[in-house]
Amino acid sequence: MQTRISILGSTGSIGTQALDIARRLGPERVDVVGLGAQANADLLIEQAIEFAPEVVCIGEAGHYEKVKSALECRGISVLCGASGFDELATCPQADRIVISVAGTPGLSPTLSAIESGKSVALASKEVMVAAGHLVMDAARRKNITILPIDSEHSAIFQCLNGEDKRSIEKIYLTASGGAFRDKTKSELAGVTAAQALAHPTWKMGKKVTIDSATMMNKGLEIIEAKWLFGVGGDQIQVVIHPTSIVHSMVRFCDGSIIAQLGLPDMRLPIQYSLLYPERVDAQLPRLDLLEAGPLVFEEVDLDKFECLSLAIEAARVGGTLAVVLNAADEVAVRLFLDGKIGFLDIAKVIGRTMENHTSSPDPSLEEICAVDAEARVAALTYAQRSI
Ligand code: MN3
Repeated sequence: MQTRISILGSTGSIGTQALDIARRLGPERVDVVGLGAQANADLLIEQAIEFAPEVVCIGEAGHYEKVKSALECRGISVLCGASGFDELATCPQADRIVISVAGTPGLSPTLSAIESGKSVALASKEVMVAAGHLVMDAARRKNITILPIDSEHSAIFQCLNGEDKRSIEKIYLTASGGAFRDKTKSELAGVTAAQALAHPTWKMGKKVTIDSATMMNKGLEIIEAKWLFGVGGDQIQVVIHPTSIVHSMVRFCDGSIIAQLGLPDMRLPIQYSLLYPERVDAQLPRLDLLEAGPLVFEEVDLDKFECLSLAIEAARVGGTLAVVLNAADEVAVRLFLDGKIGFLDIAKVIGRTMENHTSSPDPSLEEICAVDAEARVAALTYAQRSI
């Protein structure tokens, strides 16, 4: 079977790995018909020349002329900006849309893709965190499957193949523990962005690597799992699993636990989402169980990782509080990467922003965008006050 895909966010970590899978399998299996990137015009042009899609989109208007002059002569249509991403998400040639743009800009194209009847391979967890109820409602209405790319959620999705979701008793979300698993809280106060960016097992983008070090990543994943699998936040337990071999587990109502295992290589969940329900051999490296070492699971220290506590709170309250959590986190991580605030200040900034927000349930897309923008301003204000 052939899947015709459009990748929104093709120059990022997930996007380039998705193209690696397309390259390995060839156009008879994965045909790339659309590509979109926010700002990396040079790589977008290079990708478009290699994969010859029908249409590309560049987010930043300043790069439009450059991309257009490089690609239009090759018969490739060139779009621009947020409306261009929406068009790319609904282009008639594609039957599956990969959403791997950073953060909430993925929201509108995700909903557009579902409304136009396309299946969605979703890497941007922020989309589910901010608008999981809207995405799942639309998917149900259109009878569309959301195929998670996040490795834990891909694992859970695979564990649930052929199972009734109502029989889920508990989801074990595994966490590597990030770069600072063994540091004490007082040691965490002085860590730098460079130290936080050295992730022990996964190779990922900067934002998610910092989120992994604060464990906010796992918190966002709790909210993502809550929506994707229709469970309560209290049914999801985070367990530290330093080697990232077990990608997550489901315990069913009879007490049986099913786990999915593999090497920590994002290409495997990406490939699964591109080809689902098929499995094929893309010559990816194999996990050797005899070399994997002992599978260790440990309890997470919520006092040390305050971001995770904040996310658990947002998962419990729901509504716009999750939007605020996500927006404030993006601002705080940016400030930390720029050396403007300390590592422990990330949780402080997010906590303050959440405290000053009154959550409203089931927000519309407009409300989500408004709350998101307000929370960014508020987070920046709190951060500047504490510097
Ligand atoms: Mn993950």
